[in-house]
Amino acid sequence: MGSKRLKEVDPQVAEAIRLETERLQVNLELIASENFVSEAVMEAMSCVMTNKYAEGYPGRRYYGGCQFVDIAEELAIERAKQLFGADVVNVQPHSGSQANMAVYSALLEHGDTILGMNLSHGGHLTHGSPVNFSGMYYKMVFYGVNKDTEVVDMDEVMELAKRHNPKLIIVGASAYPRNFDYSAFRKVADEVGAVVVADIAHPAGLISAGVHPSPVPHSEIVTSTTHKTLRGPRGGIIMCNEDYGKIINKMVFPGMQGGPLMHIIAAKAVAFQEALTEEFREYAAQIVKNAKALAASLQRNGYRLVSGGTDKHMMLLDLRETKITGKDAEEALDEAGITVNKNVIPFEARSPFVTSGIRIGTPAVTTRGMKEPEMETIGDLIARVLNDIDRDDVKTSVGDDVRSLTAKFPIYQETMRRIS
Ligand code: DSN
Repeated sequence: MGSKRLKEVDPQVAEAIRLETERLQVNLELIASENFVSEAVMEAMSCVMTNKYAEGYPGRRYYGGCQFVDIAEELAIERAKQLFGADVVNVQPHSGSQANMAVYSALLEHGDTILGMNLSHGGHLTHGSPVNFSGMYYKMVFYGVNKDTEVVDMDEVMELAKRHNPKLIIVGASAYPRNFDYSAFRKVADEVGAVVVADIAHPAGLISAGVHPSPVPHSEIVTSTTHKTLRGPRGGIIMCNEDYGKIINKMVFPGMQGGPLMHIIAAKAVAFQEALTEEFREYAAQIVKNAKALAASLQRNGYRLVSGGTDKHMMLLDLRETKITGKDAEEALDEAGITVNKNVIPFEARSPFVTSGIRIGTPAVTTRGMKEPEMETIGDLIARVLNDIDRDDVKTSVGDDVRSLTAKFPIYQETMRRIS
């Protein structure tokens, strides 16, 4: 077996990794679904548990030699239960999409009706996009935001539920800057006999820290990713009450997946341990304070935010009044070292490849220690680029300011030393 370092075995991949590490250091990462995991989480992700087949669950595996990976999985489960107050936790889904697929498959027959959030109002691909399994296999009905308030209209949700009798209501979004009223969704579901599945992929870290309302008391099932505000490795998780534990576990394995990724499960355990600390609770609260400060800065600069602001870690900038497209804004900001993604806004007129909005989030910049004063500066930097989107000198000058700012908040220094 070779014991050579990566840069000796594969200098091209090693260099790509070094460049990516440098990009994270010098750029401002404002993609709402991204974050920076700790060195400890990365250590677990790259550990020998990647070698292990462990089909089954702790204590009930189809392979020998699972006694140590069992420890990691049991720790991940127990910590997730503690974090979210859930009865049953499955930490094996490889991703949020697989988590949702397992839940739908466990609860529904093909052709059954799901009520989910309209994609163009912030919903997720797995909440019914026609090009996704959810839209292909199930009959989707969508709720959305009110045109005036740009907030989910619970009267509309109730009316749709009564009209279409969904078996499952999915509550969650990828680009909705406001909190969901989980208890109101519970009432709607009870009225029509539906199951509530909350997809908390985006706010999971905020929920675990108590700075965002929890859907756990109001939902039969909760799905999430582990790598967004929760700041763990890329992956999924499902939580549910005792009534659903058996069918969910059975659908994840053997229903949907084979061998679990034990190194990732070990890293999930580490991330959950970090999320149980007071330091993480302060971090999560700071994410929201930062989002509010950044929103205020953008508004002071004359930009409009969908729904007028944010309750959580992200906001949607509505560019319709500026004539700039989301695509142009994403590209121009990228040239200045500011990373965001173009995003459709409610009642969008442009295609998803062009869009009239950009989505901006604060989890990653908060991880590197930035606070409200830096958010005010970032709002100004974004506005400088967008106000003069065709001027290369402005992008260059903003790029210099971005590098000066990020240099004061170093990340991954240990990783950089190791791989350079
Ligand atoms: N693609 C993710 C996001 O950016 O929100 C959701 O899965």
